[in-house]
Amino acid sequence: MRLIFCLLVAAASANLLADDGYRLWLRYDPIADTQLRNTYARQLGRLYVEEGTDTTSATLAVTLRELRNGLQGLLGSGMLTGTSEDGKPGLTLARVSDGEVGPEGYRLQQNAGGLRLSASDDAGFLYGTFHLLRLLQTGSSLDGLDNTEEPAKEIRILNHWDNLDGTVERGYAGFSIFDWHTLPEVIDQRYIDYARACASVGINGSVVTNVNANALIFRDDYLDKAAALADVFRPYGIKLYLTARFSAPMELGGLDTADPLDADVIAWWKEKADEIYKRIPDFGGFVVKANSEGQPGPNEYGRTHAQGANTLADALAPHGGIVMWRAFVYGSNPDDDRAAQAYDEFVPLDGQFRDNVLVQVKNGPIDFQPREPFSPLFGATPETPLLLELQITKEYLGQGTHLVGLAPLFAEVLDADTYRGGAGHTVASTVTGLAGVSNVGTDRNWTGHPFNQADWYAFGRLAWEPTLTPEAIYTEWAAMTWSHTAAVQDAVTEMLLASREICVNYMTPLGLAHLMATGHHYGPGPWVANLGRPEWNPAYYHRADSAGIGFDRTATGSNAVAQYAPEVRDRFADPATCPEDLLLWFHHLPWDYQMDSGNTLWTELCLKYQSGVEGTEWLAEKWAALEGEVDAERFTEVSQLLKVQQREAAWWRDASLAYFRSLNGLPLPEGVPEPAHDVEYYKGLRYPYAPGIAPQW
Ligand code: GCW
Repeated sequence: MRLIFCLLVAAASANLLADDGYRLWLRYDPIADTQLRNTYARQLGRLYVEEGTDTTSATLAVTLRELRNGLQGLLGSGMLTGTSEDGKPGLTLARVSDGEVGPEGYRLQQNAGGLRLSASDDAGFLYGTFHLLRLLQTGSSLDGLDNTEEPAKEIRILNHWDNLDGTVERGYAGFSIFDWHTLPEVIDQRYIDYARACASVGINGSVVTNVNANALIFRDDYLDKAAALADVFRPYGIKLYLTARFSAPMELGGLDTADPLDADVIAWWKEKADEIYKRIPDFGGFVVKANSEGQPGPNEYGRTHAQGANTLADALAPHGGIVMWRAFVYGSNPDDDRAAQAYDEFVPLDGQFRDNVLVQVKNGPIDFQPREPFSPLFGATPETPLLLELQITKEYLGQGTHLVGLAPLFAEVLDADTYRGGAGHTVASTVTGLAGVSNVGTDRNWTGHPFNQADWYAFGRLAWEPTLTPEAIYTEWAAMTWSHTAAVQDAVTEMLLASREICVNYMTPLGLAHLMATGHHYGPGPWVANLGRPEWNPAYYHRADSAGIGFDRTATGSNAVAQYAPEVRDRFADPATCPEDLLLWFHHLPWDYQMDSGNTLWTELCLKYQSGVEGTEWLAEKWAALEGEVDAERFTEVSQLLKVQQREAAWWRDASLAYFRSLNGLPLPEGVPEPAHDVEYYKGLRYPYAPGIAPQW
């Protein structure tokens, strides 16, 4: 009896082969449930192509390759090419009119024991195939299936902050996957697998260079390299975009100005666009960071952002290209609240941009903090289409080492009601597309922390369908990435869903923001008050002193709250109705302010930090229970990283509370331990070699 049991255990764990995470969620390991596997094999054993359906394009070639590989892996059996005489069930590909299924969309329908995949364009077949494979990977029944999907958003794009020297700004997974040195000849398999992964979640654009831009990308040889990448991406439905350095006409073109209204500058951009399109006929366009953090821009010539954007837009327009002009700028008035600057700069320009310009707005008014209210710009520029910019790389949320799932953060902003034009105008409904700052690098598993893959996945899924719930997304991801076992899927989903709030609590609870240390933005630095511009300093954001804490953004303070629609403004402006998790974002309150819980603000703040730390202990316990249920390689990696997270959550709590206590002199409430060190110790910590640090502007 005992012997048999041991053998069974050995057999079970032998199935959990070591996994280095390279395959992401596209693992295609055999489906363990034989009955299910046989059912799928019966339903998909043949491939039929309806008359008039052309399958000769490059996109159909990669689609069919993916399908065959996927089925071979999942079912252990290939697919036969069927003929109409077979009469056996199978998958039928059918091209239909775009009146039936819209651009990039598809319909998956059960048909005589098999399935019919219809689409009006190549991309539709590609996305439909990934959907079908996902159904198999998640063990979903195909019976009665009739699902039509069309992307909710036209632009679903990754922004890589990758530099031409191979480093990645705010990248925590090694170096850039794009090797500019060996392009265009060397096509790394990673480029192809990157495109597959993007396509599998519906991403249809990639900006391969950093917004802190380098004009060199426009030199002939670099354009050839970019064209080679575009060739790899094209079959996967992905357009290539580049960042445009505003001063490129000077740096590369030898002009003595980059004034957007100068005739030579205008001609330079036109010629450059023509050269790009000669090499990359479906080139997507430019992303521009101008007049921000040392990047050149039109303001230097007394021109507006609209004038700057329009010159580039005019150069691209004849070719169908677009300009994505970032709203992450600094206002000319340093006394203006940082949270108000993007709105103040861009709302007055509404109506002045060319039709092929979109303004790209970060989710919050400041800068990718663990929690921010949505940016008041959403819905406030009726004549200017906007893109929502999300940061997939976790600059401010634990980077490559903390387990923090971003889907709840993404969904929170997408679902936020702007009340622009009445109730129900969510951020998602006001934007034309989503841009996500990529977290991909040369690490074997692409993203550093194995769980960071979920953020890439969630971004793509939400860009395709913003109403998907984080729970649904994580359940899919867990099934595809970790295990077919419900217990593992539930645990992974639960951990991911809870983790963002845990992180908020140990870093910046109750609406605090931007308390990270200088440069690397990794650990705590709430005491920092010596940086060049006032709004680069944590002390500027929390405004704590012996009496209280928080930034008054109501009428008695900066009044940034007035930038929201009246319904939103009024809710945020009153501490009694302001959501507690944004309280100190909008209000400066005394330490003894009474919270809903009955605790004082100080007690509540301390308990939040403590609950964040306890949350990391809970994460570790949940994970420990999965030992033997997931492969040992990734199990160990995650276990070790969770230890880092626990240690660092305690560091955040201790350093923050030691500092705030040094201002208010209040005792810590019961249940919150004494900080391990005094505040001077934390102030003295330095991390000059933390990954992903931005170059000095
Ligand atoms: O969050 C800040 C980062 C910079 C980044 C900038 C931006 C690319 O610290 O590294 O620069 O935002 O979004 O432009």
